[in-house]
Amino acid sequence: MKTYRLLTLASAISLAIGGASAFAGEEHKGPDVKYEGAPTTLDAASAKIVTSPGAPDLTQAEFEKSTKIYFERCAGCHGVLRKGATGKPLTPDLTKEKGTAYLETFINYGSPAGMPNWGTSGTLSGEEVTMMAKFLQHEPPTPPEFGMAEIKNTWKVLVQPKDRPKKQLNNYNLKNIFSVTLRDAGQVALVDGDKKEIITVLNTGYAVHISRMSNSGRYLFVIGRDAKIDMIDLWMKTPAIVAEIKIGLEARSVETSKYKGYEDKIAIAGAYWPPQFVVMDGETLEPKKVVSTRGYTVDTQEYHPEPRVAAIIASHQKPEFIVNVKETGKVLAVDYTDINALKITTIDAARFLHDGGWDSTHRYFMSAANKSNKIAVIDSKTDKLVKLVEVGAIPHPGRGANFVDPKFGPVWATSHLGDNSISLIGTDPEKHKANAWKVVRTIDGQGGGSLFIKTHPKSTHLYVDTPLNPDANMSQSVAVYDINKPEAGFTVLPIGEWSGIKDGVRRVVQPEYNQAGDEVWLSVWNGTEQESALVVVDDKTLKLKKVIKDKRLITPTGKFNVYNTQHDIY
Ligand code: DHE
Repeated sequence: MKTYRLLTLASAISLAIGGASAFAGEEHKGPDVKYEGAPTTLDAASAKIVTSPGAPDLTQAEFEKSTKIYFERCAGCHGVLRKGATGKPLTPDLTKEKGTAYLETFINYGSPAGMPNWGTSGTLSGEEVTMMAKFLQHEPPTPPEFGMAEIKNTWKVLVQPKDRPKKQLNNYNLKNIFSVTLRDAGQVALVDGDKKEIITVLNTGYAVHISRMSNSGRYLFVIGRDAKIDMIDLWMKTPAIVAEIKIGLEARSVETSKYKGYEDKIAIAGAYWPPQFVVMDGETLEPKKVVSTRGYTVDTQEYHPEPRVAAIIASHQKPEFIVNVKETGKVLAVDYTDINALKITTIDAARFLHDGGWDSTHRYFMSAANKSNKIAVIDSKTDKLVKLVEVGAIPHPGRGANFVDPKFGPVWATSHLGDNSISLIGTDPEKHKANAWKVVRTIDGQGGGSLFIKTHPKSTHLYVDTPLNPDANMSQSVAVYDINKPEAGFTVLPIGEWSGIKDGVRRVVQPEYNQAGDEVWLSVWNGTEQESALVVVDDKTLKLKKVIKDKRLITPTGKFNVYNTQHDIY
């Protein structure tokens, strides 16, 4: 079998763990991969600055500039409070001992462990490198908290539930609408999946991240990196935003209740800063409860001041939300039956939890602990950890892919950022007990730098993207496997080329099926000023079906088919 080049990009690693700027680390790789990232929305000017005795002098202006650079470039890996995540801890007790010259060298040249070469790449000037080396020897500036009063101040119900349509007022096939993230525009495009035309483009949060559907399929929730949630009513003549709120200063995840009897009733969103989640009314987004995730790490049991909330998923087994807490490595099962007496079961998993999805039965949550190279299997019926399964380097499944392996039975699969492997984990403890919660098969992918993997119950294919692979042939294409012959290798679809776009890095990202499961949509993600596109593949023939181009499609990344997202089909 051919050996494929492995991904060693620092940037990819920084992205996996939650960089402030997803592509910040790539800026030192040369103009061909230079991307405008998504800097944090944390405001350096409002951070509380404390100068530390014994640390090298900095002026107030230098302090403010360093804080800004730190939030934008470094916080994603080292944490806002510098307690460390993928990057090493950088608290003054450690940095003062190392001294300015040592820190300068690191910032300048980077390290093989993944630290980008901020100086020699030209991203930071010589003076900035020295300034940062001094800054790191002071106490970390703390961004402000964002409690109920601040959250409530941002809450707006634009259309009250009583004034909303009583039935669907448009003729769109709602089940086949795609909500497309227009990342750098801070918008989502709602695309008619049948006609393959944009219905409307809505302004949402900054560097908008994901979309999730209410259980009924009526309300669409979108969250920006600035922690702003927009709730869109698909029943309106032209779907529009009916409520909005900011649940913190920086965030990535939103979800709504799906358990029987609670459909569409409750919403939840998780913040990176402050580290907290907020439970809201599912119809109006009225904030009901803020819960901090600060606490002790699962392994060494040391206090962590900044455990960010990563993926959240609504349980189908109980009236619960399942919440990944990244830095402490704990999964919280939050019972929402009584919001004034929240019952939270804390399930020990592993650091650093990021994304994940259900197995095909919607009972087991497969959660990627990416820096530990493990998938934590959580039983949502018993609220217990079933197993920590060792996989490849930095698993990054999105929500993963469920299918039936011809030899091993039902499996859930993840691809990886850090190597070219695809791990298939057995998920059927009833009929395939011997294979359950084990990697039953590892198949070779095109390369590392994968972010998302996808299949559909009606398809016989498995799609694996590689948008962060340094090789353009890989980052601009998608690998497709026949799930009935997983070891037969893959077919490469040159999606970037098919888009007809000539310029730009044309990163091909996040395969997403239509409702019928016979088309796969991929984003061709270019720079803000460049043309981007959505490419639709006929899943039976693996031939190009349609290229959707529109000047409003600025930096399309995630795409969320209403029906598949609503029913957790992947
Ligand atoms: Fe994501 C999901 C965090 C960068 C596209 N991303 C998620 C989730 C988290 C997360 C916690 C799971 C949400 C859930 O299921 O509730 N993402 C982060 C980061 O911290 C990180 C690494 C850096 C950052 O600055 O935000 C990051 N993500 C990116 C990107 O650069 C991507 C590729 C393009 C973009 O739009 O910003 C990107 N992330 C996505 C997508 C999903 C996602 C498309 C949803 C996948 C799905 O199928 O559910």
